[in-house]
Amino acid sequence: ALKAVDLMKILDGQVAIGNKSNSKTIGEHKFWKTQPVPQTLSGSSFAMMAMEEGPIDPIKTVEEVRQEPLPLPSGFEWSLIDIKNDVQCEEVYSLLSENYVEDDDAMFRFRYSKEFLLWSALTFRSLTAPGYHPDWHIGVRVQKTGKLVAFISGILVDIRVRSKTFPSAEINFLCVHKKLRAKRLTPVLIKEVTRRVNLRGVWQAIYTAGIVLPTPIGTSRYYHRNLNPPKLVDIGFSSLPRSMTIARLVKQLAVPTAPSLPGFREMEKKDVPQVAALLRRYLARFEITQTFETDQEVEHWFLSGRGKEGGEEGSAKWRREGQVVWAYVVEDPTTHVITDMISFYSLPSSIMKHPTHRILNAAYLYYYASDSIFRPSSGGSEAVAESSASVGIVEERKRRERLGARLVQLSGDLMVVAKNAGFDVLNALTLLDNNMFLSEQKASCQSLPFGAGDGFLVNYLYNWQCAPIDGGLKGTSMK
Ligand code: MYA
Repeated sequence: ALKAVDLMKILDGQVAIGNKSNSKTIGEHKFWKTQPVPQTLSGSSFAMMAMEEGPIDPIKTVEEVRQEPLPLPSGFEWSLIDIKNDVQCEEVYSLLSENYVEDDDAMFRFRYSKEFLLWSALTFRSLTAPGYHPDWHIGVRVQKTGKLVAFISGILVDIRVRSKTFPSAEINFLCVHKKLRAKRLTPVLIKEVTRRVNLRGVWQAIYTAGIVLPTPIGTSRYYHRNLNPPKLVDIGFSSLPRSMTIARLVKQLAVPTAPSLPGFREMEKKDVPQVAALLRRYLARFEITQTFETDQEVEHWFLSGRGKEGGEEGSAKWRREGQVVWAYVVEDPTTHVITDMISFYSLPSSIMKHPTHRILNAAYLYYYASDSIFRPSSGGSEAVAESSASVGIVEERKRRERLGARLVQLSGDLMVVAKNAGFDVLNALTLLDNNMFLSEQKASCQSLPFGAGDGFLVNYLYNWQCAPIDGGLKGTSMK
């Protein structure tokens, strides 16, 4: 993630996120100034660092929560959405396809697939099977016509912030139809989802946005690995550097045809326990993360939603129809131990201003883990140490160097997979250990040039006082 100091600049309005600079003072956020979020947006942001972390609101009981839905403006009604119902899923898909997040220049708009919505609708309660809370999938319809015009959703995840782990709603897919914007419907949607989350005894939430609100806990920048230069240049996603031809760019950005790491293969069901253990151990190194308490969660997030088999595997355009997640492992050829895992998810965007190209096929780097950070650098038995405090500075530096080199290989192989599956671009945020292989400086000495984009993603916690996170934020993973 960006360094804390960069976050402070964003908070204080010195750095703009896209073309939306942080122009509102806290008092001008009519809604957000009433909410249990850290309220130090400007000037005294450093004060947040000294505060004790924990809930902001006094502890409540479910009985104290308002029982009736919030009132809506006349002519509108609440409608719980069963995302497993094909017709209702289609309605959400259409609303989002036409009204969800766009870039600042209105050239691209996220086009989450129905399979993605279904995959990301599941909720997990620690140590029990995956569940589903339809009451956290909230729509607003026009009373007369039944047309779906707004949506907000939550799923239950366990979040660890530094040493404290708590159940939390991950809020996503907030959307108001373009014709109903600036009518203060958003505060009603947020209060209604809060009420329904509270009714299930959950008091915290985690969410991301492309804008600055009170008050960020972290900010990440988007990076992009161009896998299809002619198309990306044609649609205006990337520009052709001066004194560069398309042919040269294609050559420069060529990706090998097959992965290079011995034992690199698609993750299978039998890998779940090993992958889960590796992922938990790897994520324990970061200040905030989803905890993946159960193996079922790991199976769901990395193996479900693979879609139907289609096309010829290995062919240039091979891709399973409707596949959402792509997860790979490295199995040590001699010991058969899973030493690494890496994954991405598919999130296409509509191309809004091009005569022929309609869809940008984007892959987003998702979770990964590698045991290279845990193995001692030379001789000796495996240290039990998980943190730099207990392994010594020199040893820690050596391990980080090895991890960096490994991540270059792993992300390189993932690029091959994404390219072979017909994706146009592999996107990644400055999260986890991504800075080890994303930054342009590092890219210049390898053949994997990711370029910094102009998009940022800002991370928030609701009802949790929290000092800014410096590095490794990976809470909401589905944007
Ligand atoms: S982020 C994705 C958000 N969606 C989009 O960007 C899609 C395209 N845009 C739209 O659909 C609309 O422009 C939206 C705003 C719906 C975004 N998060 O109704 P309004 C505040 C939070 O007149 P509109 C995602 O899905 C704004 O500052 N607040 O505005 C995560 C102002 O308040 P204040 C936002 O433009 C969502 C008020 O709304 C956002 O018509 C997490 C104006 O309302 C935003 N992205 O519609 C939600 N944008 O005056 C929070 C604007 O105070 C969850 N606003 O500045 C909190 C936890 C809840 C659960 C708690 C459980 C314990």
